[in-house]
Amino acid sequence: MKRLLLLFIVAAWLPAAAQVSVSSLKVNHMTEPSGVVDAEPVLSWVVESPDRNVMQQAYEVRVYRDGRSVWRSGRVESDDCVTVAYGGEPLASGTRYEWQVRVWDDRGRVSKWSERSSWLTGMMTAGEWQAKWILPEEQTDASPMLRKEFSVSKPVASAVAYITSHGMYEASINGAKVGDAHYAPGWTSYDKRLQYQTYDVTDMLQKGANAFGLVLGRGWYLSLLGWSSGEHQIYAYDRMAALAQIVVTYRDGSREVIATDGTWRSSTGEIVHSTIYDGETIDARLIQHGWNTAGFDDGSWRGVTVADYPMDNLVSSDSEPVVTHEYRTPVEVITTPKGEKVLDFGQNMVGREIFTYKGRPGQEIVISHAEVLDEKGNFYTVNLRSAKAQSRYICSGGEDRFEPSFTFYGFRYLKVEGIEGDLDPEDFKAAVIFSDLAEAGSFSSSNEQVNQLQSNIQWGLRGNFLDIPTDCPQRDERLGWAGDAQVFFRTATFNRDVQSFFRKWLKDLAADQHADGQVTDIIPTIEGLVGAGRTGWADVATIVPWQHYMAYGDKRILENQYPSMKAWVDFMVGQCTEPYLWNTGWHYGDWLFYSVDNDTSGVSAVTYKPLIQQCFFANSADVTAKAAAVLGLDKEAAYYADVAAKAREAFCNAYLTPAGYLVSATQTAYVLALNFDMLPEAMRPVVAARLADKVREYGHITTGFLGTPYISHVLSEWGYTDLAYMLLLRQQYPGWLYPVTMGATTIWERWNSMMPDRTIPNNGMNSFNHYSYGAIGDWLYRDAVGLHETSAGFKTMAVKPHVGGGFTQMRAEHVTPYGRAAAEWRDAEGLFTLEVTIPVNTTAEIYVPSASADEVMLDGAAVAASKDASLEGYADGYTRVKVGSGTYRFEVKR
Ligand code: RAM
Repeated sequence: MKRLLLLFIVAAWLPAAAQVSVSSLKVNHMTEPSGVVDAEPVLSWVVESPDRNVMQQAYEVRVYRDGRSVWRSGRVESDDCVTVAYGGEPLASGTRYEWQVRVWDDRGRVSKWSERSSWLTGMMTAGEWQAKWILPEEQTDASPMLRKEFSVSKPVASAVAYITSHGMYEASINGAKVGDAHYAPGWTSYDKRLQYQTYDVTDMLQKGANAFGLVLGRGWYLSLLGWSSGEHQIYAYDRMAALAQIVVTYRDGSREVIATDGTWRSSTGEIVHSTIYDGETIDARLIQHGWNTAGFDDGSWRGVTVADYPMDNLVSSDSEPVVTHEYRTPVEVITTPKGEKVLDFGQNMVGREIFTYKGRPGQEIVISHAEVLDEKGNFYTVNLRSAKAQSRYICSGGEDRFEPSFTFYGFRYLKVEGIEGDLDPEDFKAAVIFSDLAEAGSFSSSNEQVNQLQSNIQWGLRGNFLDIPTDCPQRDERLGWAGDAQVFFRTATFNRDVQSFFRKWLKDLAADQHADGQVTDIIPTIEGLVGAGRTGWADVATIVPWQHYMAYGDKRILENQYPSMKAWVDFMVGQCTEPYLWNTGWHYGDWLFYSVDNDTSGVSAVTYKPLIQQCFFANSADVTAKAAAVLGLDKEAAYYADVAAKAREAFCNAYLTPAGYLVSATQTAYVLALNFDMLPEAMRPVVAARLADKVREYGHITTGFLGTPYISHVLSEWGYTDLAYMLLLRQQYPGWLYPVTMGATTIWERWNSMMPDRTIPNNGMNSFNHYSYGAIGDWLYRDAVGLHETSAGFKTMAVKPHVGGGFTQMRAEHVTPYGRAAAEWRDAEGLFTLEVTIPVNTTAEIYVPSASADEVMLDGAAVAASKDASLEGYADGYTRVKVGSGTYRFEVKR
């Protein structure tokens, strides 16, 4: 009996304890980051509970260093679980801090202490570098190898390595690679911000002799970049160089630093040539086996030169490294009509191949990369322009494994030359490489072609989020085009966690911004290659910080970027020739809009550039005002709000007719005017109707880069959901599904990158992996399924589906800062259902499509009767219900 009672008590207690729990601990919004140098890193976590309407009431954080407590927050009454600043004793360099958290919910329940998570600090002060920049005594085209032996005689408590380079590096200790990053130190505005990485290498050291090795490649720092490449040596120094130190802390408390200095040795090995655009040459006969292990005879190696390169531009890297995410295998071996031996991986992707082969000594195998085959089925590389994009492998005679280290390719097909006889697909794999961004969402529906479009959008993201957001990954470009990033940002946030990725890139934006406030066209910029201050491109400086804040809810992004935001708006104000009318400068405009050759009937969708400028100008002033308000800068908020109002007024005076036409009667003009609130209230529906007319008149989309992100959103917002679906589902050029019908596996740069007969217009600018038009992804989540934030960081959100397009089902999931949210609607004969899952500590407005509130059911009863949800009203075809966390399935009988 006693035992039974005990069992009963335990059983009753167990589920109760599990009802609220804490997971997903992050520091600076990353999981267990290394190199954190903030005095007050930001801690965040996710609260979970199977129950409905749960809020966090309070939290308690504990932080430890070597098991000793360095901060106890005590119980803090707060629902913040996203931006909690560390508040303990000052943080030491190169130190691992462990932490955990527990929370109380609004029912007084307390969670268990979370599992411990940790972060590793970087160098907390600048003066800690003992290392000197070193370069090999002699530098050729080949990748330098640098080595140093050191010995460890006492038990080690911890060892932390700090490494950076001019060019790229791969580091190793005792023969094993340090970390799993590729292309470190990443791409930044090197002269102003050169990142170093921090690694915990405690477990890599061994008692006795150790070896520290570094291999360098030209990378972004020293490859020629830009389409007119050859002229663009971009940074101050023209030699590959390294800077590294390992700080070893022994258990007895003593320290030792192994640093790059004049005692290092240098040589070269198998990487005989490597650049970003042209690819890599590896001669396996030149491998120096064991060069990065202790005891290797480096007698034939040379010394190094110590260089006086600057150190004041060094910053700790604070975004995710670039890593291999998966390996793919060929789906087909093809012999083309020209007789080329080609492997098809079935997916246009970015990364590099891994090739294992036993050839003759000296046998050279050349692997070329292409995104598409031409209309005859031959290997097509014209669109790579001057980029050779080739791996050249020279066999040792033994079993060789080749994989480039310092280059990457955009490809679906490999052409292999130098192998006699048939290709064995088993010899080839493809590594898919991009920044280590966690998945943050999914979208799926009853329409398979739209699902393929979503897949293409996600692959466009994978291919172009390689340390910086690039326009394309394959040709002699691969640059951080500002407009493209601006256009795609919100779509990116729905699909991957790009919070730190963009925080980093925006710092480079500010670093490269001209003194007069102009923002460069590409970031990191390349002086002399591009300009600055282009409408829609430069506005990345205001749009992305604001959207970032809305997506992630951490106002530090606004603190960081506010001076840059202001500077850009102030520049535009200063350029106005008439009060608040900005119409000067050269601009890209609505890039790649619908245009027709020999256009005698004027159907090309040309939007007057100053009209576009005025919209982006007003919007930038508007979001800068909002940012100022969030930061508590009320006077500045009022000033920029006034600038925005005056810019809107100037817009209407200059470009709007009394009948609701715009001087450019294009889809893009109407879309921008509506999306950026340029119009007086009464004019909006009139202009929306003009837009609808333009969409019907063409029967297809005509927008370029600047109109595309918003057109569907504006249509569904103004009651033209049918037209938004018409645009989405159109299978002919121009439209999103046209490439899908052509077998595309990524988003194309142009609506017609390939013609229906599979010919490829050789127009000098034609990428098959350009994410910009993938901006429709935002609409799929935000409007079609309808899941979106209504306040910063999804603290409050809404689900407002736009049903149509013949879809019977649609589902979106998104990992918000508070945890996973999901919404799925099903439109079946006689029954419409909407199921939502809302994270703990948030609330949501659910808009259930219905003829009246009476027909909406929840949990088998009228929604009005629910104790978990509150009915808020009915308008415009939706019953509005407010809910807290949990899962709710609404039913509407038809
Ligand atoms: C192209 C780029 C990019 C675009 C610029 C204006 O070269 O690929 O997509 O932003 O031009």
